[in-house]
Amino acid sequence: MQGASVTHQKLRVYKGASRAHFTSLQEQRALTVFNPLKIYYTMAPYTLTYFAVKGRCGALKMMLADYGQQLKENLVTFEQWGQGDIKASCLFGQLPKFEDGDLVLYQSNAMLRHLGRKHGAYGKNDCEASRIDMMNDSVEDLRLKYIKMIYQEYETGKEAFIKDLPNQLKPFEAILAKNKSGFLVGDQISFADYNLFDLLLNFKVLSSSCLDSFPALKSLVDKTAARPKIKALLECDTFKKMPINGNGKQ
Ligand code: GTS
Repeated sequence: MQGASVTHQKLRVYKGASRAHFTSLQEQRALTVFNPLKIYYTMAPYTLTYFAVKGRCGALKMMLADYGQQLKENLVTFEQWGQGDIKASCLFGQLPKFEDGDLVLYQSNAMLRHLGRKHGAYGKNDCEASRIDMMNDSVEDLRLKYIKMIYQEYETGKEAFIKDLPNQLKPFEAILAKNKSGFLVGDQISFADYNLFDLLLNFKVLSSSCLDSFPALKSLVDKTAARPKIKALLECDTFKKMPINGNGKQ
């Protein structure tokens, strides 16, 4: 396993026997001002263990970059994976694995939800949160179709996938076009937008003109890619060189 590690500051607040973790600057400021409890600072990075592919972790990396959070990455080679020990140690026998202090998560969408909840990308109320869940589930449905094509039927199914892509994109276009903010839900970016953005980047690699008749989708891609910290991530060599998929197809 290789590792490139940078840490971010984590704030811990202890109140009697109960303990809570706060990491966003907003939360830190609020607590510093309003909370007279004893405060301890420790270094505890977010850690991602995954293969050296963008795969299911592009959106997560973009969210963390956008929120100015650091990520320690443990890259697992396919050879190491083949030995079986790492697989056996994973809750559901698969990567990615994400660690936030003591919290260990598997399932990429659970990770997005966790980060959305922590960093203000999960809507302003319960109804928005539920609608964001619905959007993200639909992004996942489309991602699964993409993954199936890439891993199981690239040679025979790629052209058909591209041909059908407008039908798949149409509902997302309508949703974005209807919402004045240009995001899927409400007036601010949510984890579902980052997830859709990441998938659309893959589609543009598959078929560079696929968004030509989808102005709202194109606008989401352009404005998300232009967010300064996301732009920096997209332009960084390590990220750029990382293959999209584990079998080299894209
Ligand atoms: N639902 C899981 C998630 O969203 O995290 C799927 C995870 C998954 O399919 N992991 C693949 C894996 O571990 C790698 S990748 O498809 O995400 O690149 N494959 C190895 C194995 O032995 O299953």
